[in-house]
Amino acid sequence: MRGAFIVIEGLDRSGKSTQTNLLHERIRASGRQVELFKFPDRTTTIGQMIDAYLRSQAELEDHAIHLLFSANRWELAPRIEQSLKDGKTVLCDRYAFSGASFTSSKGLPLPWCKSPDVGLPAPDLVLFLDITPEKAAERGGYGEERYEKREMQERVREVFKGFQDEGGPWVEVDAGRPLEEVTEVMWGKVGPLVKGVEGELKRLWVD
Ligand code: 2DT
Ligand code: MG
Repeated sequence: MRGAFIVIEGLDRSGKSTQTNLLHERIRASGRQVELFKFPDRTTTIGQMIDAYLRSQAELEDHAIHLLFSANRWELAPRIEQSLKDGKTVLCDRYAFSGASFTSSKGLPLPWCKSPDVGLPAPDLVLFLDITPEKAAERGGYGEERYEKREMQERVREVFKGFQDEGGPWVEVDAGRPLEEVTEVMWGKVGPLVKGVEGELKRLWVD
């Protein structure tokens, strides 16, 4: 048995980070071991470049920033794999699906956007927290960072929804519902996995 690799994806204002933290607490409270990762991880050298870009303190060419987001995942992939090997559940707040969705929404071809992430650890479950731009606006709207604009979010949402048809472990969750209801739906999917899973870790987007 190894730990399960669970990715939480979603739109801005979907409650993704809140829900991920609640899951983290809940798994810990159940006495199981769990590690939390978040992408971009802004603490590394690469992450600091990404952070400056997102806060519009630095300009980077679209392909170049995309490759940095991917490099940020690759630099942490060995730690993810080790945690899984140690039997820990890994929760990951955003992953390569965000990478491909955001960059392709800027007009770069989706296959190119996916290519640098081919071979990364593949999740056993992706929970996609979906919210309409209307609901997001009700929650106080978007923030100040690059990409936090309605037109961009609408395009990103469409690309995200395309991943559902890939036949992977993709579960869409209506994140417009009350927080406690969303938590329960998510726990229904995550709970059965925290004991660990059988079988080798798969690789992302390899046929
Ligand atoms: P947070 O608001 O969750 O910190 O995300 N993004 C994220 C990309 O464009 N490519 C990626 O590979 C990842 C992981 C989504 C900051 C923003 O960065 C975007 C929102
Ligand atoms: Mg954000």
